[in-house]
Amino acid sequence: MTPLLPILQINVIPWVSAQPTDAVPFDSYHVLPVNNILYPRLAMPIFGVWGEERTIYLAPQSSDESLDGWSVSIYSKVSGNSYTLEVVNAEWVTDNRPEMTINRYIKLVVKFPDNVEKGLYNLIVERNGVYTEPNSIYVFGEAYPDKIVVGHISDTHLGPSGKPKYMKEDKYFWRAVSTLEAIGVDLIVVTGDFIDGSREESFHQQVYEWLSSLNIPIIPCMGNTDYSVIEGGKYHWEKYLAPNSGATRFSNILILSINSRNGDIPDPTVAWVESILEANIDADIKTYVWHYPVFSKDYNSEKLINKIAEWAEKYGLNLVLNGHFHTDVVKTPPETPATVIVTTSTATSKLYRGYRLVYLGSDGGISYDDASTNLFEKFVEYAQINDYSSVGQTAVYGGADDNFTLVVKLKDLGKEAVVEGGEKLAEYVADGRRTVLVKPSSPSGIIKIYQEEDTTPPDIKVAIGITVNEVTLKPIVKDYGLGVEDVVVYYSPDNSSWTEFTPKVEDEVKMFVMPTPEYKIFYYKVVAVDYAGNKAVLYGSKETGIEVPEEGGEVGGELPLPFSYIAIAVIAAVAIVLLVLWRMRK
Ligand SMILES: [Ca+2]
Repeated sequence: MTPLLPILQINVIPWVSAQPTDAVPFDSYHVLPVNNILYPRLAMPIFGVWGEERTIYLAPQSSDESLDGWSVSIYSKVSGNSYTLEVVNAEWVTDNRPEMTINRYIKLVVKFPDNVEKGLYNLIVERNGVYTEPNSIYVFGEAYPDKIVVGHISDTHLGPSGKPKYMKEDKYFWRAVSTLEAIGVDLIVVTGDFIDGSREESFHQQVYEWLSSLNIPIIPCMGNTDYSVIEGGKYHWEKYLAPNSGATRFSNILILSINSRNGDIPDPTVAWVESILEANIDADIKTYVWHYPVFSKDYNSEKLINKIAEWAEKYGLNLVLNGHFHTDVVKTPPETPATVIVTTSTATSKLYRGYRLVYLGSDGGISYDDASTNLFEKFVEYAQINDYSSVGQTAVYGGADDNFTLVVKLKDLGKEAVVEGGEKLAEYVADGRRTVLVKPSSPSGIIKIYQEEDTTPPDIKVAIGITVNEVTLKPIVKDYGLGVEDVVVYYSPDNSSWTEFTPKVEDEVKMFVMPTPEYKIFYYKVVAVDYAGNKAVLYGSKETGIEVPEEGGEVGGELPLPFSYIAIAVIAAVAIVLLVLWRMRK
């Protein structure tokens, strides 16, 4: 049996005991998180340096309801390195806060060893069971830098692929995070409307996988579209990503990420926020991450606006990061109680799709880029999702400076990566993953990274929808190797004379929608080319339901009823039957 050490800790440097001790760093949970770890989380990580102690919270399975025998380690998916964290203390916590459905859990105080390489780690807590929370620990190394660089993005509106809107929004989220990885920020903050109201658990699971592949810690807050999922009775955010509201403390910085609901904050959350502010009163920079711009009475309750002023006055809250407006706004004291930074969206924007860098100084200074950077000016975008699922990759980039370093994440084939168009700075291999750091050789261009020659043409699938008015064609093109460079679609009335389908292009995303031509059968041909020049062609056809007169003849019969009329007729018939049955019950 491991003897328990006394709880009393005496620390001479203020930030050594930076983790809130009296206040748990999360608001009430309504469901058990997917890995049983309540804190830290994938989207509410812990930050630290060598020798610091941090507290983790775990609701173990019944076979692990013990304070003895716990071991804690961290694992880097880039280097494959693991480090053991000393367990300094273990105790049970009883938590009867309103709405809290997990009333008893274990609190483990752990200490970072003195040899951890700088980077983002998975947390692994083991006893009989193994509990792993991905990307939830960030170690700066021996000491904190003079400035923590925050990449502030907002209103990403992620959604399931398939809908053209989400093809765009997901693409620009990836462009933003890939760019922030290349810039090398310390942390990404997303000020709400992270997920566009999807109540599908599978989509939150998808986002969990995406975030697990990032190389930078991320803290999103819940905006109205995220909260709408809770209004629909689903707590997927808590299950897969983070507590609805949480806090993290490191160096002289406190970050609170708060569920913005519909602009109001309930009393139990106010009490929890105040307990965190009180416990971290010594932090120079106290940051409130919230979706709605806190100076706007149109979107926030009077209570929330008053609380911001009170917290600034009483606890020194001095930085607020907001979104929702899809444009840039900055307001500073005395106009607002704290510095308020609203950053443009990565989704469809009133300004442009962009990101903003905010700098948090070890001297307590807060500075920021005056305007967001346009995602069409300084950016990198990969031809395939950069999450260790592809064996090769093509990067299209612009605005690169000397510090711009691509973090390319390949599925390992056991072969050293070849880089065309850039300089390979480093290469790491760990458990099936190959991470390649690449410095571009010019300010803008294309870089190809591969382990073997790409000789495989793209794979094409097509989803096609035809109404009497419109043809919608969705090519789903995947590539093994360097990724898809271009897709061209043609159509034909006879499968031999082809006309190019002119796509509607919005923010570089092609949508193939056109008025339905008067063809009995709509023939189509999709041509896809990958970045190695391999070409694939797919032919297909679909009946339009339109009767076309034979040459010299007449239209045979009337046009069939459009589907929507048939659907309305069926719904009406069912409604009449239900109404009759309902009347008969009386
Ligand atoms: Ca290929």
